[in-house]
Amino acid sequence: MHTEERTFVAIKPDGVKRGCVGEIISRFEKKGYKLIGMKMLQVTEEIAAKHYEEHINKPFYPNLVKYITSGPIIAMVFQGYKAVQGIRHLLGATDPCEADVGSIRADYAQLKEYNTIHGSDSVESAEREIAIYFKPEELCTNYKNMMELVTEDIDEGE
Ligand code: D4T
Repeated sequence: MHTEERTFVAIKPDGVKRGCVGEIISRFEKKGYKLIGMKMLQVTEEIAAKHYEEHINKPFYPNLVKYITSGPIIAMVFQGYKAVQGIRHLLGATDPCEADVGSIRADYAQLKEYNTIHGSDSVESAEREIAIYFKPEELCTNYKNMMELVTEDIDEGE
């Protein structure tokens, strides 16, 4: 049987300031991913250090923190089949110049340093990142959507 994954997505401060929130969320909803958690928050340097701990010693880290703390973000959790890979594909490559035409970063961003949106790169990263931004009780896990109704009887490989 197919099982759903959860993934963490954040619209970064430039996306919020430019009024792109609704348009970006609609792309994930159109694909059928379930929005199971959402909040607007100001990322602190402490939260940024947890989120981007793998980059702390990279030369671009100071600028990354300045950017992600420069205004509120929209933090979200989406759930769906192959949601981690599927949402990374909708986001496009880290560098918007290399992102597939029609992807969010290709459409909304110009530079990798200011690439408008974040999405987890693995199921393990997703669970780690979700725990940074959400308490378990802040996620709504008990509703069905259309995709679940149409796929619940399909076995993988059929
Ligand atoms: P995020 O984590 O923001 O979704 O981006 P990616 O998963 O696509 O890319 P990443 O972890 O390699 O980089 C995190 C973050 O750092 C910025 N960045 C990255 C940068 O400013 N300069 C760089 O050279 C790289 C590689 C962009 C995203």
